[in-house]
Amino acid sequence: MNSLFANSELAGIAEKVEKGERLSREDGIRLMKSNDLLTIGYMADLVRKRKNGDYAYFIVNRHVNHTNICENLCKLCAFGKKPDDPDAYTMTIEEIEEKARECQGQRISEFHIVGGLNPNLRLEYFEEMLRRVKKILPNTVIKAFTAVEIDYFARTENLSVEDVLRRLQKAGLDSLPGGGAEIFSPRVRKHICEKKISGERWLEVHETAHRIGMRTNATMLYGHIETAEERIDHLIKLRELQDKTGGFLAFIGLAFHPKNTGLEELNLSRTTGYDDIKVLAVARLMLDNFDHIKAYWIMIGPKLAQVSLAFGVDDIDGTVVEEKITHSAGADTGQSMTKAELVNMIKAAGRIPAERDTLYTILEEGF
Ligand code: V47
Repeated sequence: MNSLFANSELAGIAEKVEKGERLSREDGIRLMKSNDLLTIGYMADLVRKRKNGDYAYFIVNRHVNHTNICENLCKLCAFGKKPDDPDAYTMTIEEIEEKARECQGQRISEFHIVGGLNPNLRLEYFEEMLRRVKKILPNTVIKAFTAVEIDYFARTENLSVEDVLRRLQKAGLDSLPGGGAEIFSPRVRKHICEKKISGERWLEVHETAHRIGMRTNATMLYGHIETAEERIDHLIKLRELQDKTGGFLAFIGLAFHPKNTGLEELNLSRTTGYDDIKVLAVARLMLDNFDHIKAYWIMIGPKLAQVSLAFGVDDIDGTVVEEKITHSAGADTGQSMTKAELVNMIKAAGRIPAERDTLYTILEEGF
């Protein structure tokens, strides 16, 4: 590796990265505990460039959160509400259709739908929702329902995960988003999302989706009570499933926002820029079998998302339009970005802006 790093505590890791060797759990922990952000970034950028050249991706998408009523009410989440809460809501299919219709004038690639675990909604509601959105936006990918929701549908309908996914697929579901993974460690889950499905179950749902031909995303929620070891174990579990199925498209780091959550009493501060960048760069290095690492600008802000393009990231997500989950928890970012703003950010980072679809096919480049 570059002689600049000969005396770095990370020299051994740098040598492996240069040779394209897989990093071990111990390497990952060393990286996650290191503050040598420039060396980590240099290595992550090398891997990023090998995989994606000079392209940096974005997508024209729209998020919709159809209900905030949730049976789990995880401590980490400020979005979920009890049914009798004055702020509880459930959208009608017609209201969701209206959101889809608003996108008809644009070339929108992805419609992203996620919500709470609402006991009043049956599988037929979701099938109808998918059919109607698909009718309005026939050329748009529908990426909807986290593994947590899919498991909930299976349990409430007494069906297998595969049967639920096949029914939803038939109605128009193309892909699953990466939410709900949080941190797989049972110790952490017990504190931050006690009622949520286990990490194993989350992985099982994604494995099933991959088996029936759906591509999905993976996330990690960091910046609460997790340790460096727990972060790396989470990434390794994702890497193992990717070795098996190859079905993950991208990894997204999700920065924890504590405001209005059940974890507020811990007086956690918001994640720091240093940690946000480190998580993305270390993910780039550990997830050697993932093609894409995405910075979600909603959570870390557009400026840091742009800087992360020099630290292993090749995708800054999209236009979004409306975002409720992070904004309920105190996010101070906007909720939407224009295509021109995304292109500008990428160009100013010296990379080629590439508008992509869900499968990372380039629809337009350069600009
Ligand atoms: O599932 C919940 C997390 C996720 C908080 O797949 C919180 O392309 C921070 O998964 N602070 C939703 N995070 C977001 C998500 C996502 C976003 C963008 C793209 C994709 C994709 C997926 O946000 C939830 C949960 O893991 N979350 N509460 C909070 N207080």
